Amino acid sequence: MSAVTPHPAALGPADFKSDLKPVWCPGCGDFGVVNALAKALAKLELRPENVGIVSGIGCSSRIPAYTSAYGFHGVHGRALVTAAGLKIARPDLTVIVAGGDGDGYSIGGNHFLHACRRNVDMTYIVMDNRVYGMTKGQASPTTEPDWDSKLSPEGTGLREFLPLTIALASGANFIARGYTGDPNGLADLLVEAVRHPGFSFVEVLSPCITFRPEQLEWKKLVRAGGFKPTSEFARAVRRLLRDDGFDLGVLYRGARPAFQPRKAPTPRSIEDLAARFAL
Ligand SMILES: Cc1ncc(C[n+]2csc(CCOP(=O)(O)OP(=O)(O)O)c2C)c(N)n1
Ligand code: SF4
Repeated sequence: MSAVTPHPAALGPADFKSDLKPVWCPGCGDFGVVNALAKALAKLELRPENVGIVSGIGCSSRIPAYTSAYGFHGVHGRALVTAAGLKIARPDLTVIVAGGDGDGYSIGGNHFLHACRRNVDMTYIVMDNRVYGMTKGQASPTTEPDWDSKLSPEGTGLREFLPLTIALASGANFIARGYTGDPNGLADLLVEAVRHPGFSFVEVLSPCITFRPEQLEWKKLVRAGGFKPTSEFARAVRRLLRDDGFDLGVLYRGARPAFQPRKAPTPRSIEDLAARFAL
């Protein structure tokens, strides 16, 4: 009699959490993101060993350690390229990238543009608190120009970076905005993002309770379902022209085919390999 492979039992959100207790400040928005991510992975009926979560550096970038999936806590601003390499080498894995606005839009800004353009099949979650939390409250690219703080008295005066607009212009194939105070809504967005082929970008409003306690007011400002999903690029552009940063939901679902690495035939000998590099 041939062996029967037992159908693996369905996993719940708790199975996607690790035993580590997050060191985030009590009330940090990032707790909601790890909860939503665990719910999403369970809804997707994945298993921890089939998921790779890559991050940069920052409070938000600690997230892989709080999940039971494979994790890579890498270098500041360089998570996307690591994740792209992982997905290309292991296309069977579901690859998630996570980090903060400083990590992704400042030091990692160039990589963000090219990840959108390259369209490798993975999901990028940015926990945007409009500040550098880990390094104690410097202004980030998404900080409001008039945010008055000890480190930027009277504000930086610099206009904000517009993540969704930049992602759309650069070629991201799925663009959404979520809020950590709505873990169920966020989990649903993450499920859609992971299922959508190509590069999916989910910007998450995630308050930094310590350096930006005023962000607790976001719960009164966000509008669930404020975005109506479209597959029309021009319509998405027009929608962003009247974006105040608090509409939630899927903005754009593109149809670009995901990046496929070209497969070179395996070299038959060392001479064959050398010949390919000959000028
Ligand atoms: C190459 C390099 N430059 C600077 C730093 C210092 N650094 C660590 S985290 C961080 C910013 C984190 O901000 P963000 O990505 O917004 O995450 P948050 O802590 O707010 O979640 C910086 C500048 C570093 N670790 N490496
Ligand atoms: S400093 Fe801000 S971002 Fe970092 S853990 Fe505390 S509340 Fe969260």
